[in-house]
Amino acid sequence: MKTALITGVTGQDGSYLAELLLEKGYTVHGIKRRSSSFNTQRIDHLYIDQHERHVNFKLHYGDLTDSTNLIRIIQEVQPDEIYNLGAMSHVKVSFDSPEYVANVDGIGTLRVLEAVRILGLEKKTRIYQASTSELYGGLAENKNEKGFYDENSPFYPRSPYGVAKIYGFWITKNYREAYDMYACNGILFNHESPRRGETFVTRKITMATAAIALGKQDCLYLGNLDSQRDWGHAKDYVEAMWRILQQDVAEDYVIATGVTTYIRDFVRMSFAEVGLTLRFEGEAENEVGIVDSINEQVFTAATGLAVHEGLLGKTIVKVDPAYYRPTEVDLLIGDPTKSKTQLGWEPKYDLAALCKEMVASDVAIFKKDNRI
Ligand code: NDP
Ligand code: GDR
Repeated sequence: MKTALITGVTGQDGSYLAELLLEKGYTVHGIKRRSSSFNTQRIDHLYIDQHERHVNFKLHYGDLTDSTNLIRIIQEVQPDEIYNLGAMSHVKVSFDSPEYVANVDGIGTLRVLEAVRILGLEKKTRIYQASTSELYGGLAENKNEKGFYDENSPFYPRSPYGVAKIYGFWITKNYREAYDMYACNGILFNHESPRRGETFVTRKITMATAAIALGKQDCLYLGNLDSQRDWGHAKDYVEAMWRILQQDVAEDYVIATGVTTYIRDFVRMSFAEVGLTLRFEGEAENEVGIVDSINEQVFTAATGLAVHEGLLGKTIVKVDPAYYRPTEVDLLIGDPTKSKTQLGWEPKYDLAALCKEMVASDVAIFKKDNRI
């Protein structure tokens, strides 16, 4: 049976990928960062104390900024497949710590590739690099004739995160060409889930939907409501990662749904899950979302509560320019034709199903934890 090593195993994608590979019979090793508080909530259900019985899921302390650590772990694990998912993955935060992002997301990728080469594992170990639709930067003129970004569309990153990831993309491709390594980029468009980090926009919205419906929060403050994203479900996307490493020839693939949605419309979808219809008024930083009508039956079914007083007509969404980015990616939409035809990849979730799952999960979390 195969052995896989996942960097970023404690993240959204790392947790779903670890589940998928364990289901397939892999032995899975993951690299987690030392942290002063627990950072393994997403994978705790997979962990078995190795003193109790043989385990096929093992964690190693490490960091993508530490070459010697990576070399030692890879030497110990001798992986058939490495999934390099570790990254400082927040685009807005990358403007605050650009050098760190370059080190982790850019040079970190080089460190993984070099470790494999130094250890002479080029012919054994296949490498997946978590590349991103942020490479395209959303420039309208760079779309293909069908109006999508595909594997041949030019890159124009718009953030320190995107610039660091473009290094990761090219160094992966270069090592494939220079050393004949099986190293591939998955150019993944946005993908979300109930395990999505709480400061990414979809999760921020579904958490606020739950909190506002349960009377624990007054208002949701967001940045740019006019950007558009091609959102899929992380579970579908980790399946694509695995498929990318199972091909005869190493290539790069776009993974996307081919459908794009305004942030504002995702806000509408999310609140509709708890029976609230929103009306948006005003423009730019003065735009607000007001509760226009309430479906009491849906509200009660979703929350287990009666509608609280004052909700109808209340302003529950406001724009706060603090969330604007110095340079924004306005629109992303990917062309998954190559991954569908060559990988046989087909997403099981659409955005409606994804949104439903996320809101239901956040309502359950808020009710259970009684958290604010
Ligand atoms: P998350 O932010 O949820 O997870 C990132 C992971 O990287 C976490 O495990 C984190 O550890 C780890 N990490 C951060 N810094 C370091 C470091 N210095 N050394 C080692 N590990 C580190 O991201 P996702 O799961 O959403 O994304 C996975 C990958 O895919 C990332 O590389 C991301 O940039 C990329 N990507 C994501 C897309 C998306 O829409 N989700 C789309 C396209 C690409 P900790 O838990 O300790 O913070
Ligand atoms: P993104 O995801 O930048 O596309 O990167 P994010 O959810 O952070 O933003 C999507 C869009 O929503 C707008 N937005 C807000 N975003 C956040 N986080 N918070 C807000 O309050 C808010 N209001 C509006 C943003 O301006 C943006 O246009 C994600 C990450 O997972 C990357 O790691 C990955 O590479 C890309 O997706 C593909």
